[in-house]
Order: sequence, then structure tokens, then C-alpha cells
Amino acid sequence: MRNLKHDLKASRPVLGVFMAIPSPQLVEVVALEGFDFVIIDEEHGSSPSSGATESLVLSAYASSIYPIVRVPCASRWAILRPLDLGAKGVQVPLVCTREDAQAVVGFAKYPPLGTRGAAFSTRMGRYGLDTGPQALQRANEESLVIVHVENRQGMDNLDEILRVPGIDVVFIGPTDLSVSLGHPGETDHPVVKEAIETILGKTMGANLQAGIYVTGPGDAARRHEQGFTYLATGIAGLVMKGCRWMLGR
Ligand code: 3PY
Ligand code: MG
Repeated sequence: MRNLKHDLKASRPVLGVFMAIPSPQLVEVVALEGFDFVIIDEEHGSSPSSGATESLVLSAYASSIYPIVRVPCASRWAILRPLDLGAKGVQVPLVCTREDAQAVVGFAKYPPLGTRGAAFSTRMGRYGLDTGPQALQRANEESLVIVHVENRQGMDNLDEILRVPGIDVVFIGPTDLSVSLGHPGETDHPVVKEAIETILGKTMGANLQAGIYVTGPGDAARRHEQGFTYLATGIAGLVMKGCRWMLGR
């Protein structure tokens, strides 16, 4: 399994897929085709239950692709559960303030960085084989924390959000951003474009990685050239493009 955290630390671009269709088999397909990571999506799509998230995480392990979970909100339970199940990182939508960012890191990291609840008897602790301070330290070092900055309030508070230690990637959701800025769905509207450039510039200036949703290979190349390294597309779009190709449209 590619170590996403190392790649991102070295500013190497990585490309993944939001799995809003919660299918373990599609996780395998995406892995076999060579994507770097999957984002199991508990915010949008069919919002998998705890059991379904676990089967998607296991499918990712079996096919050696890095599993991240987009949680529905920044609550202790929402963040703890996928990490205990073995997700390698959490991605949190609509982070708006420094307090939101602090809550995300606090729930995702063990002391001294945060207050994540500890249980070595989970997959995270290899069911009790890994215990003690080294296990906690390793989990703190290895877990990836991604926060979405995707609305006006998040932009207004970005400088403070970027100062919260423990964040690896700032992810821009172009759809939410376009809605928040009054141009729903117009992700290439000049106002939205300017906002994306501002968030990207500040994130890179803070030595953090920037991520964004991409719609195809040209878009991914353009975003990489701009400076984004964490690139993610969506499973429904990929399947639909395959359908259109087959139907000759
Ligand atoms: C958005 O575009 O708002 C996203 O969160 C991408 O999934
Ligand atoms: Mg969004």
C-alpha cells in the first residue's frame, strides 16, 4: 500500500476516488486500476453504516489501497470510529473556524496532541498486539488529517485554521464553495476561481498540502500544475463516463 502521508510530505501528487457508492467490489476495481487512495464517503452518497464502512476499509486493505473516511461531521464518535476500524485518515467537511479545526485534530489524535479515546483491542491496535506509548505515538504520526475549507466562513478564518497543528491537507470542495459564494455549481466562475487561488496560496504558504476535487485527467493536470497535490474524483462520474464510452456518446 502506497504511504500517502510520506508522499504528501514530499509534495508528491496522489490521486484518489470518493466512494459515494459504497461497494467493496468497486474499491477493488479502483485499486486494481492504480488509484492511490479511496475516500469512503459518510457525508454524501449512500452514507454507509458502521458495518459497511468497515467492509470498505477491509476491501481497501485486501487490495492494498489507502483508505480514508470522509466523516459526516467533526464529532468525537464520527472521527474515532473509522480510525479504530483501520482507516488511515479522516477527512472532515465544512471546517469553518479555528475551533472546528482544533476539534478535528483533538478527536483524531491521542494525547499529548489530542484526546482520542484509546482502545488497543481494536484493529488500530492489532487487537491488543500493539500497546503502550509507542502504539499511540505511531498512530498519531501515521494518521492523516484532512479538513475541507469550502465556504466563505472557512475562507475568512483560514489563517487561524492553518495555524492549528496536526492538519496535513486543506481540501477545497468546489461545489460547496460555489454554493457559498452565490454561484451554485459554477466552479469556474471568476469569483470561485479567485477563492480557490486564495485558499491554495495560503495553504501552500503555511507549508501544508492542498487538495481539491477533480473531474477528469485534464482537470487533475491543471490542478497539479497550480500546486494541488491531493486530488480526488468521484466513483459515480467514473462509472458514467465508462457507460457513455460504451454507448459511443
Ligand atoms: C465539494 O465539492 O463540495 C466536495 O466536498 C467534493 O466532494
Ligand atoms: Mg463539500
